[in-house]
Amino acid sequence: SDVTIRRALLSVSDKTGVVELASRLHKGGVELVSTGGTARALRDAGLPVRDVADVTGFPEMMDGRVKTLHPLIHGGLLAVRDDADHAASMEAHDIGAIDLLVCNLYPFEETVARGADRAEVIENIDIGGPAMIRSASKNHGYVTIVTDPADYATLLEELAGNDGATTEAFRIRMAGKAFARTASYDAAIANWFAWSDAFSHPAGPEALDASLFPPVMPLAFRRDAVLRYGENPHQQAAIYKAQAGGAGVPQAQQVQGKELSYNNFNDADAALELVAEFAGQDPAVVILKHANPCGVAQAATPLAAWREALACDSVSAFGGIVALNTPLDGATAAAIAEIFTEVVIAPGADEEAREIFAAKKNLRLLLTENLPDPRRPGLMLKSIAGGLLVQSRDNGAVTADMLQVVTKRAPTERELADCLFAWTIARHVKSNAIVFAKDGVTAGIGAGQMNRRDSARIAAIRAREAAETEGWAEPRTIGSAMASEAFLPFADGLQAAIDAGATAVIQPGGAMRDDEVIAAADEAGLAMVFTGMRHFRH
Ligand code: 93A
Repeated sequence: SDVTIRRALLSVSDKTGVVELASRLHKGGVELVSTGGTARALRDAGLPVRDVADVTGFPEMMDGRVKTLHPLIHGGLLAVRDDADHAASMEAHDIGAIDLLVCNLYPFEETVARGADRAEVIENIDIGGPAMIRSASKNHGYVTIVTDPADYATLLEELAGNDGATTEAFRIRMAGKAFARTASYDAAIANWFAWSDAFSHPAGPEALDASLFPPVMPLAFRRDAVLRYGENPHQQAAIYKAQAGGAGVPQAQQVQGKELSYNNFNDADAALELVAEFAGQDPAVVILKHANPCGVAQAATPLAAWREALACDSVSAFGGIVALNTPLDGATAAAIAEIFTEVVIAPGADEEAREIFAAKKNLRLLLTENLPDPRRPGLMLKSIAGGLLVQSRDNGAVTADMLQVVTKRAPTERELADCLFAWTIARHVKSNAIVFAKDGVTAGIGAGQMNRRDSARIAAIRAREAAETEGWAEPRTIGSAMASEAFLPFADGLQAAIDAGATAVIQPGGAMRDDEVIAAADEAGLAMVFTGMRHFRH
């Protein structure tokens, strides 16, 4: 049933809109009670306000750690108004009912995000606020709770439409939101403890690996939007955003185009993660479909990189996701706009590029402030029936000095560069992954097959078809480097490289039959290097 608001307790760290809200409440005849800083803000605006300390008869103490933790406050929030026993207790102890609680919490997440020291982070763990929020929310039969300044206007509308009262439906909705807030707040705290514990461990990185995983998995993500549907139209979906920082697709600014779908988020993420490998290097373009790249190129200009990436597999590029490591210019935008593209994501776009895309109403343009750091730590989560598989991100990196030449012939400088380029891409291709590359351009990509030889064959077929489409004299696999994201178990995988005309191979090595594979490479005059690290991706 409806509950008239007679007395409100306001205690907010984020003071946005609180004066405006309080003055409207005051005009509606609501008595205002408040904690130190909030009371000051209201008083400065000329509003009459009673201090919590006056209500409790206790001063706010211990640096504010104890201010609202008092039976006169929690009694006023928790009492069941029409329970005779509760009413008697209110009477006996002079507990005044609190009908409305407006509360938001010490900025814990923001304090962590700006890199504050441990003592300051700890001081920003709010105790009294969540306690009050939980009291008010539990007692939503009688008490209204508002935790988000964005809801002040909704509250005022609710009061205006109900003669200064709130409906039960409104109180239930706000209580649910409030519990979601305290839950995510505690999750952020638990996450911080898990991480700070890991990093402060005296035994260093090895210990860190073990303590990465908290006994209970807290998720510090906030729902950003409910999506139209999931991977398929009969599935429901939503996007959650990391609460503290992050530089990914959820943080990117959508400049134009249709709403991002579930698959768009997934693919744009894969494209961005791949192009981020080339941060600070020559312009690179990734074209991606169904979470696998279908063309990647690095060139002197973004336009040239786009053309090369497209030529690799122009059939698959239709309806693709495009990611760039440099801001988008007009010429590149015009070329991209020539084919149907779902999403373009880049660290910026100039006026001309924006104008060109503006004519393509459906094309989603996302601008990122920063590219995500491919080597950042973090956790990867995958749900399985009845559980959750959790692992640290695949942030391992192979550098040129880690490579071991295993063939008689060492790769030339050019072959080595092609090997590393192909290797960088292969880790972003679903296993089994085979990538042929030459001169900073993918020549053919084979993804997601159940055996490596088939992935290699598919990559070679793509390369041959590209040659036909583009009118090249021969496929670009001739004289290319081939990367395999995990070891080649048999010589047949290597034979596929030879058949396609590759002259260099990069792979982790470590197979039972490495000797056979190396012998086959030597016989064909190929150069092969082992990375010692594999990059399964499923
Ligand atoms: O330090 S607390 O955990 N102890 C409390 O008793 C308490 N009561 C309210 N933090 C407490 N609060 C928080 O103070 C509220 O959640 C709010 O964020 C903040 C408002 O303080 P002020 O009005 O002094 O700015």
